[in-house]
Amino acid sequence: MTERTLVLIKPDGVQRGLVGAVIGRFERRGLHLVGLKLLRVDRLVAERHYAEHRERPFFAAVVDFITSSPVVAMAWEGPGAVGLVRTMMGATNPATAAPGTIRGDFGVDVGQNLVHGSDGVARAAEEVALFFRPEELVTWERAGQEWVAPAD
Ligand code: D4T
Repeated sequence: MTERTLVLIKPDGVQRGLVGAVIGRFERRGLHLVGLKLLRVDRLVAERHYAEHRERPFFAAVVDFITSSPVVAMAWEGPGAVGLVRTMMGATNPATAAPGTIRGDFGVDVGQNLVHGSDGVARAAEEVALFFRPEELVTWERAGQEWVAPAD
């Protein structure tokens, strides 16, 4: 089933010049890009994005971090895209993330774990709506997609 998910390249990934490397992994995997922008995350948006962590001791730190410098926000589609992206990102803490994953290849610290991916289909819809206006999402056919997966 085709799913849509939100991916953020966090401030550390942008500052370290890893935007192309991260996008390239999703492209090569065969996912379909339908939204892309560089932005500075507004504090209110950050607090909504991390609302589930409001009571956790790291809440202020993650809000400070995500608002500290620009991020790249993307919407990707594909069969099982939500879980597939999270598998490609690796464990939350890069110190224990498997090699071959984004966090396992590029990071060492949980506070600077490079990427975010939605953790469920319903949550993904909320997160895409938080970061993109409907007209910013583009419907298009990628050439050769039939060689990646059959259409739904
Ligand atoms: P995100 O939401 O960034 O994709 O990460 P995860 O889904 O993999 O992990 P999460 O929601 O549990 O954590 C959100 C964010 O908080 C940072 N964090 C997390 C932290 O700084 N210290 C911690 O102990 C934990 C658990 C990292 C990601």
